[in-house]
Amino acid sequence: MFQKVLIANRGEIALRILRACKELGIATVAVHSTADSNAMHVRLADESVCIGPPQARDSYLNIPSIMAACEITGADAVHPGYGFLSENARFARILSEHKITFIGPSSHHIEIMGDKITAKKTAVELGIPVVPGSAGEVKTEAEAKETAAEIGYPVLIKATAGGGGRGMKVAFSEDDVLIAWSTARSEAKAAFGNDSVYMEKYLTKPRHIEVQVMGDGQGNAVHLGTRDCSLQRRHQKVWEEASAPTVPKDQQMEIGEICAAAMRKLKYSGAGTIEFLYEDNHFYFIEMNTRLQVEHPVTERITGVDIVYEQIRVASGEKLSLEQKYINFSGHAIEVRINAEDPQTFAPSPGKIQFYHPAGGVGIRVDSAVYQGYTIPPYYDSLIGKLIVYGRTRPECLQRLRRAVDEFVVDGVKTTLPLFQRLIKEPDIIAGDYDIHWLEKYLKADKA
Ligand code: MV4
Repeated sequence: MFQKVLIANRGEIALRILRACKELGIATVAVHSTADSNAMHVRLADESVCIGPPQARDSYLNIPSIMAACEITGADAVHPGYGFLSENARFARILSEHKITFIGPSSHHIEIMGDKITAKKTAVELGIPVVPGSAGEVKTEAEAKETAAEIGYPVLIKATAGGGGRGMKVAFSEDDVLIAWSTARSEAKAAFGNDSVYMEKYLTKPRHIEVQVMGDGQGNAVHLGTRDCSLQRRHQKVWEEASAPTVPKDQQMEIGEICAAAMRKLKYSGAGTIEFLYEDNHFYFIEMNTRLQVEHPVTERITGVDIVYEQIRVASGEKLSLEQKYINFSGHAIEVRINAEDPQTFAPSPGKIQFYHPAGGVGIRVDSAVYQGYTIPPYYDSLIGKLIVYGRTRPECLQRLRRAVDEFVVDGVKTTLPLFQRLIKEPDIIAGDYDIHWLEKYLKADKA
């Protein structure tokens, strides 16, 4: 096992990782920017190192600074959390060249999944169902027209180096396919320095359902069920559930087993999330994320698995302590993201938290790194905390969520809590009947 883990992140996820390290008896190193000197992760870690000025590119994304912090403290492993350097294959490679363990998959697996065409090809080879689309890159105007005609309109053009929704263009007919294709290419070039694009059938009303997987790099892998993350705005998830409501249990286990089998074949190591669109009762692979995700606690709650603890164990060379047949799925969990944002416009609302009272009681977990008197800096994402609620059934979970949202107080900054107060009353939400467009339509109708 590791002696000392450096946590290359901040906020609630840095705390989440610190806690797992404590339970494993591992010493911790926090790194922080000058804007985060008073942050909770710095206070709770055994040691801390300032790695640069506030801007993330100069601190949390600054590989030489983080390598120096490893050297100074003698850390033998780095946990990257989510965001920042968590899916940076070069960072994973540099660490391994310095005999420091990256707590995550191999740089090879990060690279494969980072290139969306290679990811999709890999998925096909592994027997995972994918969205119908081009075999690879769509390189010419002629190819764009032919491929779209084969797939059938509407089609979606995506950046090979993209992901997370950036640089996508829809074409509804042959009249717009060339414009969509060339716009997608130039936007991809500008955003990623790579103009490669591919094409897919555009699914018009899917749900976003993902499968959590874990492997040990030795051919053992399990799935931890599904999460529905359809409630999102501008590709920012606001509400996540495990298991995905309305998907039959046997179909959930079937797609889960397909994913687990795929990860066994890949000899995947660590935590991963396989993203699907779900429409008309079918799962279609779109991407794989090779990191711990924000919404992992809902999966932890319904399975009893400590995903971060398991990540650290397998990174240190131990076998997965989990076996599929002993993983039970029970009850329902919902996470809502409490952001320091205007609940109507979603404009960031950094500032000082004057009063803070998190919800508690039966079925409640709050993952947060704020405290009363803490000033939320303007430089990073606006997540104040995650409210994770459990119930034996989805209705029980919703009832507790309603109660917990009422109880939660954050004064001094605007938060998304009032949005959740409204959402919990919506018949579609109560019924679990929503797709990836539901929230944006709801917010738009609100303005009109
Ligand atoms: C799609 C799609 C419809 N059809 N692919 C957006 C983020 C990226 N991960 C993939 N995305 C989408 N891919 C096909 N073939 C619709 C989206 C999409 C979306 C997906 C998941 C969650 C929210 C979304 C919001 C808009 C579009």
